[in-house]
Amino acid sequence: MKKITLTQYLIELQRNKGCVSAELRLLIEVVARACKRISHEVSKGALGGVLGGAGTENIQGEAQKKLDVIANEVLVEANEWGGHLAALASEEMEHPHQIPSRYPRGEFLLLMDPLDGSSNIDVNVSIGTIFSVLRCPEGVEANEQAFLQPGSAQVAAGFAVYGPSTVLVLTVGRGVVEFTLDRELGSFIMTEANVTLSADTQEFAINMSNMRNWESPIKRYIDECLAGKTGPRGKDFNMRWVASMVADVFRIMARGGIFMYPKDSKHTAGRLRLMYEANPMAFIVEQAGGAATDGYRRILDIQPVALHERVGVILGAKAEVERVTRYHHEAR
Ligand code: AFP
Repeated sequence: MKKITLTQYLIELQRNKGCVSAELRLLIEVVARACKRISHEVSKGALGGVLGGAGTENIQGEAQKKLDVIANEVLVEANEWGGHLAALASEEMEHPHQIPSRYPRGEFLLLMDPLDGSSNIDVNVSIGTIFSVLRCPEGVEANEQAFLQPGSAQVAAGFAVYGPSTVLVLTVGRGVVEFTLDRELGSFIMTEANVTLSADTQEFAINMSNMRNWESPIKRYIDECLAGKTGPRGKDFNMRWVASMVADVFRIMARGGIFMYPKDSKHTAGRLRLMYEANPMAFIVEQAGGAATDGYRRILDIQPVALHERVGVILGAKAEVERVTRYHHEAR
């Protein structure tokens, strides 16, 4: 099969469909190149002196790993000179990073979780990078307010998984495409031209240790899955939980499933961040034919009120997400 690179894919979108401008193409290529660099750092493991804690905390009050800080620095440095961004926001930075005055300012806002799955870094389990792209509203300062747009306003979203192979999953609103990093060429090569999610599944992903904290609709759904063939679902279910959203979502894109990190009595607003985890993943999942809600509302319809706000997340197989969401409405 002819090898189509990320660059060729983006140039053809720009030329044929016009849904990707030269600036957006540059943005995606710069982020992909930064992911290559992060993948390289991650792969060094204990030999690279990049494991363990950084001795600092992020805005969420969470201890930062060295790789959290490295990944954030790589992405900021890669993106600030290109002239494609008005500003960028990150899980690792309290306020948006303004583009230094020595560089031209562009039309896009980039949001990112530079290293998702930090708790897995030191145990050699897949981690990744998540990013989301918005347009900066005309004539406004690229401050926090400019970022507070619903997920439906995204122009692109993607995530990289640093696993046995490094993959990049991307949407610009024309379906979902998967690329795999060819380390010899240093290029992302298209390995799936049209990722689609089956509506049904027999595999769920949730952190079961939170069971005592769950709200009744989640308990109802999981109990029915656990009841298996003789229960109301009439089939057995399998469970997976990697605790790196990028890895769990990639698996769902590859073989189906439902992913849930609902709000509960411990995570009263949810655990995952709306702007740079839930929104990009929801955009990608919907583009692949799946669905994403917070139990009640479509994730992409949620009007954010704060850059780092959290949200409950139920995403994946459309019929399953609709079932869980229906259970929430019935429980009201
Ligand atoms: P970290 O980046 O702090 O490890 O959090 C990862 C994450 O945001 C998401 O990637 C996982 O799905 C979820 O948290 C795992 O949460 P638990 O550790 O509570 O299972």
